[in-house]
Amino acid sequence: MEKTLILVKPDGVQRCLAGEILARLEKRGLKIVALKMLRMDRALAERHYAVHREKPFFNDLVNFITSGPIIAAVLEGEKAVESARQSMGATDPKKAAPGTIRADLGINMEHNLIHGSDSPENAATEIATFFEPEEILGYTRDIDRWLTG
Ligand code: IDP
Ligand code: MG
Repeated sequence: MEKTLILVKPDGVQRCLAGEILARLEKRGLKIVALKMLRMDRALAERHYAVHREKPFFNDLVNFITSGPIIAAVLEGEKAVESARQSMGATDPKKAAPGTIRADLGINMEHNLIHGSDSPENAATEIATFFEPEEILGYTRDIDRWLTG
């Protein structure tokens, strides 16, 4: 089973779309195994987006992601990274495939509602940035037996 990190960005929380966004991912079989609401500070934002440090949009990106509360989640499932990226759609909502979160609900490149890890390796690093190991809760065997009868 693979894990990925999802962030519902400040526009998603502000527009009351957090439940819808998480629901779309859950319905694809991705299980929430960790969840928290927080407001990122600049240090955390700069660390999370370190690969974009030299990009012209870096400052705007950090300003936006720190502008209000976000929801961070760890999702678990088969090919979780790729599944979540598929459901998110392309970075630019105008170019994202219809039916994806960003195409259906996103406004523009900056206000595109959701972050998702882009590789299992980056997912591991990003998960560790937002969650302590003990905050990631698996499902017990008993619960799995109960769910599957
Ligand atoms: P991703 O979120 O689809 O993985 P990245 O290339 O990792 O896209 O970029 C991180 C975030 O930076 C994007 O989600 C988007 O909000 C923002 N971003 C990316 N490219 C641009 C741009 O050209 N102009 C403004 N913002 C951008
Ligand atoms: Mg990215």
